[in-house]
Amino acid sequence: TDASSNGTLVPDSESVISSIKYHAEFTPSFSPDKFELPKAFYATAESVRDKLIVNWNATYTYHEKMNAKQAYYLSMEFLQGRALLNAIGNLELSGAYAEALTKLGHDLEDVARQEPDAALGNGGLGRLASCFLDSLATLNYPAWGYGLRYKYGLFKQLITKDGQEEVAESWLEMGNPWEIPRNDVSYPVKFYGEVVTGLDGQKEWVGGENITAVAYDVPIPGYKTKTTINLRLWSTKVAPENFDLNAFNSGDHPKAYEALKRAEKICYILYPGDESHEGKTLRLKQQYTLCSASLQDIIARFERRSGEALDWNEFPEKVAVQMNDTHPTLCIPELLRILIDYKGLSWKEAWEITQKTVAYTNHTVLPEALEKWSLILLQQLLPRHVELIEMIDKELIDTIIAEYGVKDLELVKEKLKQMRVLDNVELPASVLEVLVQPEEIPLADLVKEEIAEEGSEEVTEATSEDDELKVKEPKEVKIIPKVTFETDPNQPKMVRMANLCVVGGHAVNGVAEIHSEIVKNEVFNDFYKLWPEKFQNKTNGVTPRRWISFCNPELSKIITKWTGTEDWVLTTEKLDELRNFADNEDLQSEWRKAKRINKEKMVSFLKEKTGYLVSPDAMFDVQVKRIHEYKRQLLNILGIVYRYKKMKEMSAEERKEIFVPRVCVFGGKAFATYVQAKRIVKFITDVGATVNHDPDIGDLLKVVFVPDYNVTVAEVLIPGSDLSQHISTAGMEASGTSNMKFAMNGCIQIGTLDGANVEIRQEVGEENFFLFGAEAHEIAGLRKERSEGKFVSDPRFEEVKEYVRSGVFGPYNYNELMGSLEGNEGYGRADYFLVGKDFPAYIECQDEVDKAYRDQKKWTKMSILNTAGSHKFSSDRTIHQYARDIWTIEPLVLP
Ligand code: DL6
Repeated sequence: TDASSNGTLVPDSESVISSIKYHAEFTPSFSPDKFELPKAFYATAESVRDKLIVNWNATYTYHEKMNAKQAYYLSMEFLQGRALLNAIGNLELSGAYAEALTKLGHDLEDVARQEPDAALGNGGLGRLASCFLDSLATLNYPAWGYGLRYKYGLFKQLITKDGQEEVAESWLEMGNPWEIPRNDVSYPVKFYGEVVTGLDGQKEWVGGENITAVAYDVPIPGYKTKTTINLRLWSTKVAPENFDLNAFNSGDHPKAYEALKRAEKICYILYPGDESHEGKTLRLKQQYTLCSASLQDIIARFERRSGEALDWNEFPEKVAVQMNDTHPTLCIPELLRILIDYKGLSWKEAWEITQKTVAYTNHTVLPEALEKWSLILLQQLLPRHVELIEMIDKELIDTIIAEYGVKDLELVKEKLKQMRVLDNVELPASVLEVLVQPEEIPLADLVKEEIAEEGSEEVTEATSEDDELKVKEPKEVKIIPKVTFETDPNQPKMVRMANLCVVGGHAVNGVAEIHSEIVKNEVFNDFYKLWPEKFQNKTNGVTPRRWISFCNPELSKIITKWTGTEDWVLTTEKLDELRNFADNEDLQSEWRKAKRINKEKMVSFLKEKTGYLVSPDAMFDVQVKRIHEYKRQLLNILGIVYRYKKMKEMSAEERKEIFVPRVCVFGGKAFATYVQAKRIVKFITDVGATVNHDPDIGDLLKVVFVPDYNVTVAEVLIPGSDLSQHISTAGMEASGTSNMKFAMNGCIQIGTLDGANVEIRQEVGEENFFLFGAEAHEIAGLRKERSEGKFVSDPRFEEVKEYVRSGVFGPYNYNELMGSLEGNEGYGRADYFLVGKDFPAYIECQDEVDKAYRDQKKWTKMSILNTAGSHKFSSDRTIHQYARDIWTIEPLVLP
């Protein structure tokens, strides 16, 4: 044994061997006599878990004793990826484990490859949550993550001749060695039922369906620290009293199982399709399970830690709850419910505590992604919560009226329409009374108005006898209020979760500077005007442990050598020192060698996954992310098609002279019901099938779609890339986080001024970033121009669409796809994402990329400067900012 940097004793390979052997012998799932894969993985993981548990217990005990304020990150998604190399890397045990496994006849990397990729998330939002956990532990913050333990994570993507196919991803099949089932930690969660009011006015939510949420704890180790925090994932099972034993005994097994299945179904699958009523109900049940179980747990901990000194006003001094997007919004009414109905607090007290405790991160400006729930569905499922949401809505209405007065009723009406939590729901009667009162008009004037309206001669004063008669005996006059607050009976009544988050939380943040500006000035502008102090920016970040140190050991060695220390893994500012050597030939040559090794790894990987053999001499040009129209994979592939067409029009010599050989790699999943995104996948694979087999083209151009993009795939592709594409329509990508990972790994970006690209470009230097495209402030005008038929398409764009339609890429009908890029209004979406507008600038920018790549010295310098300038994008920086500005928590270093 030896001493690690955090002072704990580090086991040598012999003690690691005995621990692995112990688990190999006592792991019941495998045959006892052989030590083969995948058994070697499970035994190794369990031996690592032992070490994690020691630190995890120590951390828990210390936090319990210190009773400091703790942050809780509630997220429906955690995209953890594989844990083994990360855990031993953070524990500084990689050497000992590699040696031990070699002695046991295995290679650490082969063993690590046995681990399923834990994909309890869709993309950036979930991966961000996982990076945050790593930083929280590393920086010794008292903090936990809360999520759901889905049986099936994000689907496995198969690429067939028809495009994408989805298969359930059963990551728990062989058991999860990292989790600790906590049968001692469970809470009841209720759905449906009704609210009854007791004689004392106390509300009680009774009846309904009861399930049990059980905790599964996943220890999250920090890097070079003993601190090991907890990710608590909830699984659901039937509450024992709901299992129908009588039905079972009388032979009605389906009936007996009903409740059981209903309960277990909640945690079956990440993001069930929510087009159907069933799907919506399930998704809402998931969200509520997360919120209810987590809050009961947080409150129980608060009560236990407070002991005799329990004071509910202290709650926000001890607890910070961060809602990762609107998915955990139900935290707000749930905390209110527990405080009011169970702890006996008044509405006012509970509301104040809730607002001080909860904060909200917005991750999207896409209107279709801002969650709204049907009020009726919510009322059925969570009747007590709806009462509380109505009270919040009423509070907000009062605030708006207090702020804007009742003089300018049109203004108030507009504000209420935009800001209310309840949408298309009548105003409470008491509010209507205040708002719709007409001005007092003397009766005589009213009669005169009537006469004037009837078209008789204009009467200004009641002088004639006739008129006096009318004044004395007025016809019935209908008093019409100045403003009406109609609701539309044909539209559903909805609850706007984002508005609820803004009202219920004390802080609202966007995830990159430009995004936070859009949040303030567009998405929540009315709220921003009301409460400017709530709004903040917290530019995202990624953990440099997983995303440089562990996934790119080749580059890491070089960084350590040239910065003179390993400290950059914790203090990424040190990366900046690489700037001093960006022109140094030795560094440049080492840098290129490292890239070459990573590219060779990528070549074997691509061969294994797609069958295509590509040349590592080519430029590796990569776009990996969810497939979405706003991310514009279509712009990329049409640029490739244009390049291919030009190549075909040239002689072999010409094309070699003009074009740099490229391997264009795509990866990403399309949401299962997103038809247009799936067409894009199909199109990319069809282009690949044609181009890759074209003997005229050879290694000059290859197009590869990597199936089943996930964290593990990213760990291979990012270090091996030369160029990465972040080309969303400006203003639409909240931040992006893979852009940060690529920059850290010395990949140069081609991108628009969107999300975190803007800050990356600032940090790495304008000359080290290929910028093109319309800017966010121009987008609305450009869309308007299109709808008015004023947009003039570039002939090169027309040419490329025509080429696609000519059938070069096979018999599939691309009319729908190309059609979406055309027209003004009505047909498709009239190029809503402005692919046609940005196309000329994009292909010209790609020519610049070719030119720069030909000059390898220049390119390497750009690459070094990207890594050097990426230091801001460590999630350690982001977490420090959340801790300071939103959660007000302090690091707590274990003694
Ligand atoms: O903040 C993490 C990540 C951003 O980097 C991406 O730009 C953004 O698209 C993503 N947002 C979502 C929103 N999902 N919903 N709802 O995933 O968040």
